[in-house]
Amino acid sequence: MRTQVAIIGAGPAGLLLGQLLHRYGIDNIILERKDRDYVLARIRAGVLEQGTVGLLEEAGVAARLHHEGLIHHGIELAFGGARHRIDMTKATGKTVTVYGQTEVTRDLMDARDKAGLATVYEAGDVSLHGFDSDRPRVRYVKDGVSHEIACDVIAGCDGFHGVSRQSVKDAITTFERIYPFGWLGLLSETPPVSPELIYNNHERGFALCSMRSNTRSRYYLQCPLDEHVDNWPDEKFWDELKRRLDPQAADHLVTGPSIEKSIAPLRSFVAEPMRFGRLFLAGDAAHIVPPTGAKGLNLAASDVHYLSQALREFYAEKSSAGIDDYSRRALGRVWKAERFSWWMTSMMHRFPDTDAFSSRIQIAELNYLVESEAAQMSLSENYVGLPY
Ligand code: RFL
Ligand code: PHB
Repeated sequence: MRTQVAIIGAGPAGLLLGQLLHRYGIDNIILERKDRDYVLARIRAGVLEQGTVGLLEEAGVAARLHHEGLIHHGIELAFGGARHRIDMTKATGKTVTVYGQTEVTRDLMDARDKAGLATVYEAGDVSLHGFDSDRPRVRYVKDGVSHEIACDVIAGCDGFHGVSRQSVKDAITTFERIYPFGWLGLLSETPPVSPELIYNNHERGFALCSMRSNTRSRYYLQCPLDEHVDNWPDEKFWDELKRRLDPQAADHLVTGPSIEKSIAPLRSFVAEPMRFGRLFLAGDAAHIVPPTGAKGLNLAASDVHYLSQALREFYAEKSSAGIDDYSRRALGRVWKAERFSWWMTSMMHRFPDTDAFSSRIQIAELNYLVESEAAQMSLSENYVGLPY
C-alpha cells in the first residue's frame, strides 16, 4: 500500500488532519488501534474555541455543530459562597461553543466515510520505520495479517499512550508536572444547573458544572488520585457536589441517574521537539494539559492547523519551509496553553499543602479577577483561545 500521509490515531487530531488534507488534495490513511465504537464512547472535552470551530468549518464538518452547539459568552467563577460572571465576549469579542468531543469525532468519522477515505480500525502492533529518510513506512497487523504502508510523511496523532512518541523517546526532552489529585466526572440526562459553566473553588475541593446540551449535564469533582469510581454511587456524587456549590446553585441542581462516570488524573506534559525528520507529533501525543482551562482538544486542533498548512505548502509549493518551522510554531502556542491551564488549576484546586496563607492567596487572586477588567481580559483571551 502507498499513501502520501500515514496518520496514526483516529482521535480528533488524526481525523481533523485527515479531513483537511483530503480537502487540499493530499491522500491519507488513518490507522487506529481501537474499534470505532470504542473511540466514540470516550467522554472527554466539551468546550471548543472559536478557532477550533473555524477549522471544523474549513474541514466541512460544522453543520451539526452550528445547529446543536451552544454558544457561550462567559463563564462563572464561584468562591466564598457567591458566583461572579466573567463576560468573555465583552472582553474579547469572541465566544466558545459547547459541543462534545464525541460529537466532533462522530461528524469527522461520518465525513471521512462519505469521502471514501481509508481508515483501518483495530490495527495492531503499529510500528514506524525510516522516518529519518524520505521514504518512511508504517507496519501494522490486522486480523492476524501483517501490512506495510509506504508514505512521504507520518503524522503521530495517537494520544498520550501512543507508539509515535515512544518511537523517538531517545531524541525528545520532556517536561512534566503531575498534580496530586484527579477529576471524577459524571454525565447525566438532566438540565444544566446554570446556562454557563461554573468553576467552583471550595475548601472541600474544586467542582465544575458543565454541560453537553440543554438537557444533558457534565459535572466534575476534584478527588484524591487513589479514588475509585466504585466508591462513588450517584447519590454520594450529588451530595458532595451540592456541598461544593454556592447556595443558589445547590438549590437549583437537578439530579438524576448517571450515564457515565470516570476518573481522570491531572497532568501537564510537553515533549520537545514535535518533528523528527518525516515524523510529526500532534495533539496529546506531544502534550497534555490539565482540563481546567478546557484546552486539550483545542490544542490538538491548533497543532493540526499548523501541520496541515505546512503539508499543503510541502506538496503544492514543493517547499519545506512550513514543515521545518512546524515544531517551533506549534510549541509556541502549546506553552502558552500549558501556562494558562497550570494557572487555572493552581487557582481553583485544593492542594494537599494548601495552608491558610495559600487559601487566602487563591481568594485574593479570584477577587482581583472579578474586580479588574485587565485581569478579566487576560483570562478571557486565553479561555476563548489565543490567535493561531
Ligand atoms: P486522543 O483523543 O487520545 O486520540 C488518540 C487516538 O490514537 C489511538 N491510538 C493508537 N492508534 C494506533 N496505534 C497505536 N499504537 C495507538 N495508540 C493510541 C487511540 O486509540 C485514540 O483513538 O488524542 P488527540 O486526537 O490528540 O485528542 C486530544 C483530546 O482527546 C484531549 O486533549 C481532550 O479530550 C482533553 N480534554 C479537553 N480538551 C478541551 O479542549 N476542552 C475540554 O473541555 C476538555 N475536557 C479533556 C476534558 C480530557 C479529559 N480526559 C478524560 C483526559 C475532560 C476530560 C475529563
Ligand atoms: C467538559 O464539559 O467536559 C469540560 C468543560 C470545561 C473544562 C473541562 C471539561 O474546563
